Amino acid sequence: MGKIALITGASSGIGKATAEILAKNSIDLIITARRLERLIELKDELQERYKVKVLPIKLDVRNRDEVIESLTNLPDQWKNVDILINNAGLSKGLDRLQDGRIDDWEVMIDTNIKGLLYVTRAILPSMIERNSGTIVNIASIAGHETYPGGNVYCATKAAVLHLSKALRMDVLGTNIRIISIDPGMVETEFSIVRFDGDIEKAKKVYENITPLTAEDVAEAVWFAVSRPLHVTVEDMVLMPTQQASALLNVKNYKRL
Ligand code: NDP
Ligand code: 8X3
Repeated sequence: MGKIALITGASSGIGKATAEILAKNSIDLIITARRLERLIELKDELQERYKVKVLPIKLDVRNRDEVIESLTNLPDQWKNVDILINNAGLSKGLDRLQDGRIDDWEVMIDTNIKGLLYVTRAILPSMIERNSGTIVNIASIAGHETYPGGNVYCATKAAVLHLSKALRMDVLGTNIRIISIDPGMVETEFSIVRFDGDIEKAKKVYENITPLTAEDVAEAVWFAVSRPLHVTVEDMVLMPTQQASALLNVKNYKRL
């Protein structure tokens, strides 16, 4: 039997590019996100191009009951997930904390932290039973550093880094690998979502700089996942060459 990967947030950006690279490497895929029509398009594309099996599932990772119900009752042929990619995530707004929109905080915390926990809780016990599995958490440079207005988003990604460390301890003694991939600036729909659909504002983020592409990150995911099983890439920070920290890049760099 071939390997099975489950990807959250596969309808766009890093999740979608990761689906493609895994499919190219003959891994069958459970692709999840809220926008089912995009998942169905991706399924058709990947099945046609790479001859893998693809199961699209409409899933909002914030919905605890929905996550547990759909992921603990996967059809028999899909229930042994070998690779879990916890990628679904977002940033909403760039307001100072004192001006912050509390609804945005809830969305980020519910998606980036609680969603990742619900999905992991649903999938990990079966990996432990089989004494085999790989979990990749997509964190961010924002988990290592913060920046003005980054407050809650950065805190959620710091939480993801800590959850990866904690999980490594909790599964110690099994053959389960916990990998964290922490990118800097990647041009995806991330900034469109952060700025509430303001495409012009989002475009400016990636002007006059060469950001990472979703495919760059997917390649890092594949590198980590495809190491021999006794090797865990614990934490990979992947930055655009033109960015030196969360705050500093070629657009705002001035010599002192
Ligand atoms: P995109 O906006 O392009 O993709 C985000 C994905 O997450 C979409 O597929 C979206 O699907 C999914 N998603 C969002 N909310 C939910 C939800 N409640 N339930 C299920 N799926 C959800 O952004 P990226 O590809 O850039 O983001 C992917 C991950 O990478 C995120 O965790 C992000 O924090 C992280 N990251 C991004 C960086 C960047 O600069 N772009 C840098 C570092 C990390 P749908 O809307 O269909 O549900
Ligand atoms: C996304 C990268 O620097 O915009 O996680 O927070 S950043």
